This record gives sequence, structure tokens and C-alpha cells, in this order.
Amino acid sequence: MKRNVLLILLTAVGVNYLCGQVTIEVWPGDANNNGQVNHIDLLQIGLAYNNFGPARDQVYSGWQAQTATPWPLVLGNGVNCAYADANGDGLVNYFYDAFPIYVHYGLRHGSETPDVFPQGMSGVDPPLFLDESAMPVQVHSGTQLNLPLVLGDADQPVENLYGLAFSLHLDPQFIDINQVNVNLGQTSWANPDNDRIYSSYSASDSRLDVAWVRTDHNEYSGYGPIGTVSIIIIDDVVSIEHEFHIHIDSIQLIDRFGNMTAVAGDSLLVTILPDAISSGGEPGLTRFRVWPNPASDALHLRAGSTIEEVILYDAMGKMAAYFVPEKSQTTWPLPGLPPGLYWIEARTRDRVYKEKIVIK
Ligand SMILES: [Ca+2]
Ligand SMILES: [Ca+2]
Repeated sequence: MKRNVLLILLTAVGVNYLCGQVTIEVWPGDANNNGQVNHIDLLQIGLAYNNFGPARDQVYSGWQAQTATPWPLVLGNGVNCAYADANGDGLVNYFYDAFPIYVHYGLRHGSETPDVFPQGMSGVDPPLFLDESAMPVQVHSGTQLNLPLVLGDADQPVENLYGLAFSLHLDPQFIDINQVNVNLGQTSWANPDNDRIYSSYSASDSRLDVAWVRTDHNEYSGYGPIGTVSIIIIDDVVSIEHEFHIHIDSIQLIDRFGNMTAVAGDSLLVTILPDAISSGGEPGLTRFRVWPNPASDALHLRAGSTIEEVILYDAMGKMAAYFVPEKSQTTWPLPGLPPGLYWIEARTRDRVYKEKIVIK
């Protein structure tokens, strides 16, 4: 009778007790086991990084519960490290455990415990904002904005930074979210030693979820730029002035134990000026297209003019493949590449296009 009560209790908290052995259910990608896969799970991978425990006997790549033995280490936020081991090999690292976050992004299981985003106050808490001073004097259709992403300032510096997640909201009328490049790989006060992983996920056509986290269990304090957000205004002919905002909200900043600090979000106004003289081009004709996405063995490419070279970078910015099409439309038979997230960079005579691609 006592055992039955124990079984019911343990099942209720997501732990099973079978044949004398405690087991848990790992859903690949839901690293913090809150019932939903999203960018916050990348923070959990950073918290659990390089920890190890029992490997799983059977590993499935699909979205289903996988029975696992709990690991000895439970993190400061109360989550067992085994949940971060998406591929079940007994070690938490980037290449095999972060990719399931992409594949299963947004999926849910069981009852969800929503992720927490402490609301920060401007002037009281450290800010997170795009540096408006880097905005070009004039913004037109086709203009590329390279905006430094700044965390903290001299009045409100950040203490004990280990990981950061936030959402970027953009207007799909003016921005193609698949062409937004968030680069958080640069050396900075938060990343003096390139010991970080980061990712951005298109949650919808107007929302990009971004996560950045260290992996060495060391925290940093300070303030200033931590990366760059590159945005291209859609290359359609614009005949009247438009305005739109880029918002940053839903921020979660953690220390190396997973404790949170409130951060104040921000909103940046962008004004698109009318094109002086229409070139007579068809709207959208000059945009770069790449398909299918996800891809497996080949990519089709098309641009408004001759594509001089194409480079594939892996998610950490390392070159993975190179191709010289010298045509405006072509098919690129891909070399064998590990499944994962890549950036494709295509260069024409006067433009550089960048877009996210998943190779499966
Ligand atoms: Ca989760
Ligand atoms: Ca693993």
C-alpha cells in the first residue's frame, strides 16, 4: 500500500518508480522540462554544459517521451541535468543537444509550466537595447541596418551574467524575418574568450526568439555591446514614408545557477523614406530566394542578378561549404553535412544576402 502511494506521488511530479529504479521522461529539446520547447531551453543547456550521467538505452529522434535514469546533478534551478541530454549519449553539449530545440521548437507535452520573464523597469534595471546611433542617416527599401545590441549601461550595469534570452518583434510588412541575422558571437565584456553558444529562432513572421549562454560556468559583470542585429528593409519600391518599431521584450537574464535578474526592454523607431526615383523594377524581383528549407541534399538559389559566390556557415560561424554559381538561378548539390542550423551567405555584384537554413 505504501509503495502504491509512493508510485502515485512520484508519477505526479514526473518521476516514475519501476522495478526498483527511479526513471524520468526526457522530451528531446525540452531541456528545462517545463512542457514546452523554446529558446529558454538553450539557457538550460548552458547551465548543464559538459555535465555527464547515465546514457539512455534507447534513443529516438522523434518527439516522444524517452525513459531515462536521473543524473546525479540537479541544477540550482531544480532541474535534473538529464533533461538537457537530448540525444541521450550521457553528455550535455551543443552539437547534439541543441539541434532538437530547433526541430521541436514550440512543441508541448504534458502540463506546461510557463517560462518566467521578470519585468524590468527603465532607469532602475539594466537595459537591453539596439544602439540607435548606428542607424544610417537615411533608411530606404533595401537598406541594411547593422545595429549593436547593448546590455546594461554605466548607471545600470549587469552583475553575474551567464545567459540571456529575449524576443525581437519586427514588422513583417518591412522585414523578412528569415533575413534577420543576430550575431552574438563577437568578443565582448560578456564573452572575452569565445566561450558561448547562441541561437535565434523564428517563432512567427514577426517574432525572433534569441538565446545566448556561456558554457564554462563562469559569470561576467559589466555593460556595453554584446552583439549585432542585422536587418534588411524589404527591397520593394516604397513610394510614401513608413514608420515601424523594433521591440525587445520577454527577457530572461540568468547567473550560473539559473537565478534571474530583471532587465528593461526597449523599442526602436525606424523611418523608411520613399525611394527618390523608382527604377521601374518589379517589387520583390531583387530579393534572394533559397529553397527548400529544411534541405537535405541540394539547395535551389535565385537572385535578381548573377550570384558570384555562396558560402554556408555552421551555427557557430565556421565555414562549412562554398560554391561559385555565376548564374542568377542555380541548384547547389550539397556535400554531406552534419544535420543542424546553417547560415547561407550569397553574394551578387552589389549585395550580400544572408539567410538561415536547416540541413536535416
Ligand atoms: Ca522548455
Ligand atoms: Ca548529449
